[in-house]
Amino acid sequence: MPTGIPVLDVDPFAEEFQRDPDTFHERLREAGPVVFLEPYRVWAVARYAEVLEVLRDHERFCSSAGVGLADFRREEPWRTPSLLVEADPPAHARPRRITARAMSARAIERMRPEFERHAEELVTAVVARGRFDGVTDVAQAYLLRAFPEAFGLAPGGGEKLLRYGDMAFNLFGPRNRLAQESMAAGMPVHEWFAEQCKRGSLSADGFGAAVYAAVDRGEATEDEAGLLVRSLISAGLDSTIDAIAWTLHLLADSPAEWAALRDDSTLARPAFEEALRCYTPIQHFFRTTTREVRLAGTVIPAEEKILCFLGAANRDPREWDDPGRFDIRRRAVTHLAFGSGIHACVGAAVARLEAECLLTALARQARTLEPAGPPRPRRHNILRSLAGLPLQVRAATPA
Ligand code: OVM
Repeated sequence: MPTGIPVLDVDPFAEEFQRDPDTFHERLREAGPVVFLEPYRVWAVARYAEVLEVLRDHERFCSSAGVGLADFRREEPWRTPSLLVEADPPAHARPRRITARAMSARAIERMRPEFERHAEELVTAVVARGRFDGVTDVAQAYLLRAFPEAFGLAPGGGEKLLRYGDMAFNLFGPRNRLAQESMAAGMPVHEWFAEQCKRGSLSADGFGAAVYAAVDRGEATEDEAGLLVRSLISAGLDSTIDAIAWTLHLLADSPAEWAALRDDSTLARPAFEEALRCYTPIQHFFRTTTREVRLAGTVIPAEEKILCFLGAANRDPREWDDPGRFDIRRRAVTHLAFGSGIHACVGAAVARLEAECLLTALARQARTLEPAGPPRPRRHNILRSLAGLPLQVRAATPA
């Protein structure tokens, strides 16, 4: 047990924590710049400065021992590790270059017409209904149309993709009941999912095929391309659904911010960034010390896991003025919801475009956006997630 730093009996994967993360985040931040979490015997940082320092220093804080709780040096990973998020330099560079190229600004912009079409159609349908669920009827329905198509997957597999993504994210945490339940639902689609990631399952014009183009250039093997497509598809769906759902929740709950967006749809992107700061979908990732390190004056031995609380950093009052306030003019571009450093989200621009298209369609078609009941949180080891979000809207122009 370390001495000289706060040792806390706090379990980020327990129900109590997941029900009210903000209160626990504050406790963690206020306890000190570096704390030790007794239940898992791991170190943790929850202040912005220290989370940023750890994320940016991949030499001292590595990813190849796993970015979840499991330490790959001591236990077998549940699947072949990711060539991206679970890799260090120099091995990390080539997969990163391949995926960044497959999702280049130009490749992403080519998806805009389809994203816009799905957004407009879906928003037209829910505005006509008046009352709907922001999670299932909007965030999920929209992403399940736009995302698989953008990657070149066959339509109709949405529910299975969600089950796999739910499991993949939950398994960054401990093997608690939540993880067991998501494995019971997700393991039966494991083989199916791997099949979807193969070249033959992907259309010729999506991000998936663009990853396989690296094989044709001699930059990767067919198996590596499959693993990279696995990463992109498993990382980008659930997380973006939650990001969009929270954005809708915040806008519905903040009439002035909604009005500002409705009157100026160029605020769609800033609104999404600010929502990512307020409700960070991926709550935390781990790093592992490669040597003895000094962090904020605390000495941490080699080969220790450090939990980086992205969501807590994004509401650190040392960094943000009035952090609990949802302010879409804040220009919250330095939030850590997409991470930072060499592992910063490679698909961030896809998520941003997806959100921009949806929020722009909503701002154009709806005059009001209001809650129609309390949001229903969904318990998850890693994601800050919503199961349901009752909303009501009135149309911008009378029918
Ligand atoms: C990956 C990856 C990266 C981020 C999140 C994630 C399932 C996976 O590289 O495979 O969640």
